[in-house]
Amino acid sequence: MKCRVCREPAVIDIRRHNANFCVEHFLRLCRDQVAKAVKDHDMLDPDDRVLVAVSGGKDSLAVWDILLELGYEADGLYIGLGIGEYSNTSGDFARTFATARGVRLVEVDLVAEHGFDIPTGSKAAKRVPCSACGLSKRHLFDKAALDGSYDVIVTGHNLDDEAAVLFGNTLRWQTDYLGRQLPVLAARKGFPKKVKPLVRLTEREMAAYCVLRGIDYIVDECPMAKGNKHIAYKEALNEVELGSPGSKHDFYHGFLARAVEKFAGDEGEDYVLQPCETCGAPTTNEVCAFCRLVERATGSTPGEQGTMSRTEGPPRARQKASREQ
Ligand code: Q46
Ligand code: ZN
Ligand code: ZN
Repeated sequence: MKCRVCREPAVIDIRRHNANFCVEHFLRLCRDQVAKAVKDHDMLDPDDRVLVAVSGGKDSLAVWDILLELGYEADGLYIGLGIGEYSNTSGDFARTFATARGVRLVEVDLVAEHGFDIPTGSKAAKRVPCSACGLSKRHLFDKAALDGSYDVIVTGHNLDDEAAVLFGNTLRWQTDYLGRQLPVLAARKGFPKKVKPLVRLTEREMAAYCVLRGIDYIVDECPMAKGNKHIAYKEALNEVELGSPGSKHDFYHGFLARAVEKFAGDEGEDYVLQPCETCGAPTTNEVCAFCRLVERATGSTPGEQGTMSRTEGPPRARQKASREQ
């Protein structure tokens, strides 16, 4: 097995490129694929202040590393979700990476700052863990980016993630989600710009990237992920990819090139956002979904944990389906 570029011994085969690569040329390929995604989709300007949402897993640490290698000014953001040993370990990997490179890691701790963790909070709020977790992360990413005056939030979603989400949205023809499934979400009032520079790279490539760059990351899946439909979608797409390399890339990038704009009117841009009366974040309701979650998870309004417990009452009437990004 020889490297396609230099003919030296290769360390990885990438079937969708029908090629093998040595360490040096594989790492270069990863950087080139990120640079191409950034350029094609107008993700970042060279002087942007970038905040990378870091979970301690391979994808987010790899994208942070690649952006630093490409010369971006990129800080990390780690959110402690309070998911037992998983959170403790993943936080340590994020901190170790930041310390080794002398870069800044912003940390937000859900328990210390908002009075609940994902396992107990989601139960109290009667939401599945990934739903409570996803909405908390989105809210806290937005807040951290705006508080820190960052230009853009980067997430580590890779090609497998995006193809699996696309598969799920297509299976149910969720045309509003399809209209919004872009690798770049532009900034809007109260929402920072969000980008996904790993959309041309797979999970397997990101694991290999971390190993070859000596980046330690949490290998275990989040214990709350069980039953998450995306795992089954990924497995289904992996089966297809096995027999037909490049299918995932064609599915997702073909969608971006030829289909997403057909759903552009379906993403519901006609809703009106107003400031959350508790925290000021933009929302379609009086109180944003995160503040409602905090209230249900802790029995108190945000900022009051442990002091003025509110009497439990029926949830506030929702004016419209929640539309926070
Ligand atoms: S951390 Fe949170 Fe994920 Fe765990 S609870 Fe679900 S969403 S699986 S990326
Ligand atoms: Zn080579
Ligand atoms: Zn709020």
